Amino acid sequence: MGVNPKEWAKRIIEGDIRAASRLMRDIDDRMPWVSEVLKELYPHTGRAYVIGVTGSPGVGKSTLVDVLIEIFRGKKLEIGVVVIDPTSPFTGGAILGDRIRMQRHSTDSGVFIRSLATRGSMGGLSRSTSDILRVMDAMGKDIILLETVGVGQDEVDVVNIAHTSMIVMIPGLGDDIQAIKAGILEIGDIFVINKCEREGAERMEREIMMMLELGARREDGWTPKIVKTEAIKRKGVKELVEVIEEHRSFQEDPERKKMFLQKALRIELITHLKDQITTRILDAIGHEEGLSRAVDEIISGRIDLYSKSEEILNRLMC
Ligand SMILES: Nc1nc2c(ncn2[C@@H]2O[C@H](COP(=O)(O)OP(=O)(O)OP(=O)(O)O)[C@@H](O)[C@H]2O)c(=O)[nH]1
Ligand SMILES: [Mg+2]
Repeated sequence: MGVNPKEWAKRIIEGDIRAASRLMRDIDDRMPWVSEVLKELYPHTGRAYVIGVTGSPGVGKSTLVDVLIEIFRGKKLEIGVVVIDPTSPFTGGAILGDRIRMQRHSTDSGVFIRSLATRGSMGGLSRSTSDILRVMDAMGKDIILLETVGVGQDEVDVVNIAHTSMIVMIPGLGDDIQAIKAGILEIGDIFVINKCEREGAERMEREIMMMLELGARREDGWTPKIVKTEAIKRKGVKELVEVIEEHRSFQEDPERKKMFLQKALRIELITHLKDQITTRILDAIGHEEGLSRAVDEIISGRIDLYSKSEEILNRLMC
């Protein structure tokens, strides 16, 4: 595409929504021109505060995000929202399905909402996500809310991008407690019990509290907080914002800030390298066709998997 990366970056920094949308779409498609613009944007980033909102499907993440947008807009903050959607395609400007909950904000120029599909078999979700967050950062968004479903590996990576990570749960879903056992204790800065009007909210709160007490002390010294909300009635969300702000002040300590950045950049750099290497390998062997040929060779017994993988890598290194 015949764009001047400097010009394009300038438009984005000035808040041009169309320029940003176009770049974001091409980030998802891994178009080559994208990295040139990202390089230009990089010096203009590092200011936005990213809040991760993670939880099982239907727990009320989008409803919470919608109310959070309202409260943050009341504080005159510019907001970005990234919804990582396991099903729908990258929607550009459109807000589909459950994002309808945030639709009332779509006419507000201070709110920029994008949904990012987890399509693509070679992973890379985390990379697209951090690139897209960076574009919103360069646009001048003060707060970026990042909604992701579940607590799979991709989401754990996403949690490393967020300055504050909220895990949203609801009473009555036994598997959420299992998920806590499976390791989200370490990654949640704030545990939100949404739909708290339901039976079992207090018990759930006690259970989480107990697990937090039993668990190892967090490396960074933060004591995770539990907040009960009823997002649909806006209940508890103001208190949630206060806790988010408390965690933010905690994170703003220069030493902690440095630690966070080191960890986040380390993960991002490795992800980026892996992604580039994968792309190069796939280019070198001829993508799907080449992959099928290599697999056929292994199946036919002409070569074993290990030698084939070495052979491909060696070819790449030459
Ligand atoms: N009873 C009750 N329902 C709620 C509450 N918060 C959200 N809901 C409802 O729960 C349903 C799911 O809400 P969403 O906000 O779409 O949940 P989500 O976690 O974003 O869902 P996915 O994005 O599909 O994973 C909707 O029907 C909401 O109206 C609440 O506090 N109480
Ligand atoms: Mg949602």
